Amino acid sequence: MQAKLRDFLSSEGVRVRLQSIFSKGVEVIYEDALNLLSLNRNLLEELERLERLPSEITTEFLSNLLKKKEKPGKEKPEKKTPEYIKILKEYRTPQPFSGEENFLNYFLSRYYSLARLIKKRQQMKNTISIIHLNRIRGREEIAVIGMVKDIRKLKSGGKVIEIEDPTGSATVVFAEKKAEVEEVVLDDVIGIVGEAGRGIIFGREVVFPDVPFNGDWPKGKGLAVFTSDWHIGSKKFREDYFENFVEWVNKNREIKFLVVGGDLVDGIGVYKTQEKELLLKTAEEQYSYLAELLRKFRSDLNIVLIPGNHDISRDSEPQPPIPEQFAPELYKLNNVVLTSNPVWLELNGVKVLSYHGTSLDALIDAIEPLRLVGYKEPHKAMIEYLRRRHLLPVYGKSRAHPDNEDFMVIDPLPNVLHMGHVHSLGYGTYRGIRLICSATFQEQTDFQKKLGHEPDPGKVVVLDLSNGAMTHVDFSS
Ligand code: D5M
Ligand code: FE
Ligand code: ZN
Repeated sequence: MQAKLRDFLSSEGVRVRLQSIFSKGVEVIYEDALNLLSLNRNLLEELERLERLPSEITTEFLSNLLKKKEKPGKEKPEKKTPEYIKILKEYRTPQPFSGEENFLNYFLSRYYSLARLIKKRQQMKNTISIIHLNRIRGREEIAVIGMVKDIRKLKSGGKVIEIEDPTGSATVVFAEKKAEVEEVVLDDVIGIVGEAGRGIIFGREVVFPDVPFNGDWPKGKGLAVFTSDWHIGSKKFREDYFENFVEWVNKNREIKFLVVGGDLVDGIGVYKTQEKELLLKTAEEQYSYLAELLRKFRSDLNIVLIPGNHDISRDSEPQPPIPEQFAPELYKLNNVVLTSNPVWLELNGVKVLSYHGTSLDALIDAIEPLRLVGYKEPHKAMIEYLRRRHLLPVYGKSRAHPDNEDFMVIDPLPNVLHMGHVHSLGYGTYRGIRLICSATFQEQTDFQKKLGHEPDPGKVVVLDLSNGAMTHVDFSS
């Protein structure tokens, strides 16, 4: 449990409120819901006021409550407040790493968080633990939830998937080729519906946690611009495109927010021959120049910065905010918020999950159909994160920090999922959630040329917070 949450729970006032809440038939308040409560004490009071409560308090329940609360009532006229950024969930204090135990806790947290989401699916109402498969005599229809430990191809085109839950492991056979089975990757937590018998499961269906369809759009206002991968300090940074961009933002007063999704600077020592590519050769110089560029924007623009794999946060994800010691100039800017990667934000009422997207490479590589489109149409790859409700799907190929709680689970659901990293532009919608992959202000590097990646330098995505409409603008001419 995080120290912040422990402090929250040990406060006398909070304990009294929680007792009163439990006395209304509540059986469980999930830890992520507690986190939300600790960030928003008004919610706790609101819960206490309500006469009827569900047996389980989830983050979804609380977000709905928040939504209702924020609808302006008759007695409360809409406040003429300036634009606001609320940080709903950010990663600040990394847990110390103390050995094997961390990995065990991390995987259990990942398993239970995703299993809870999978159990909400219609087909998965009656799941059993893997250990209970032993009891089955003959053949029986079953549903289990497991983490994928191994995938093997069969000559028939089918696949054998080994899954594991906290009670044991099981072999699932899909005798024939099936599209949904092709999409399963290592370390996925999935539901399996099938027939159990003779020590194996004959799989019929794979169930991802996924997201429910949501056609509602919150009452937002103003425009938000999404960008990333500026790579300041690189010789390939296109300052001329950037100047065009600044001029345009300063003229368009409807633009209230600028979200920059990581790789703010090119960094140092990120790859072997990087030094040759650098104009500014220390992190301090790079961040100081970034601050100078940010000062060119009008001061009423609200700017959010998260780190990426080129920034000077730690390598593994989640990444805490860029530390002040390397970027003192950034911390002096009143209109700039430095936060974690990933981060859950609210911009004038619209919930945004911003994640740099470092794991896009591993995901695009792991899912065969994505290899063709992943870099050209990155928003299509982003759908796969939402289906899995996880930002680091292939654990073995990522640099995940094994916290006791898995911060990379996509919960609560945002209205907007924003990523970058692949330097190409893409945007679309999945079940009501806006997907934005912002491009870059860096020209194609030699490395990308070798890989055949065509970046989109100078392009940004604009989102209308009042209705969710998206468009892009090109500053490269
Ligand atoms: O990533 C910029 C681009 O380089 C992006 O298109 C992904 C690609 N890239 C970076 N690292 C890798 C690995 N390890 N495999 C494949 N492709 C990669 P940036 O983070 O800006 O360097
Ligand atoms: Fe980048
Ligand atoms: Zn990157």
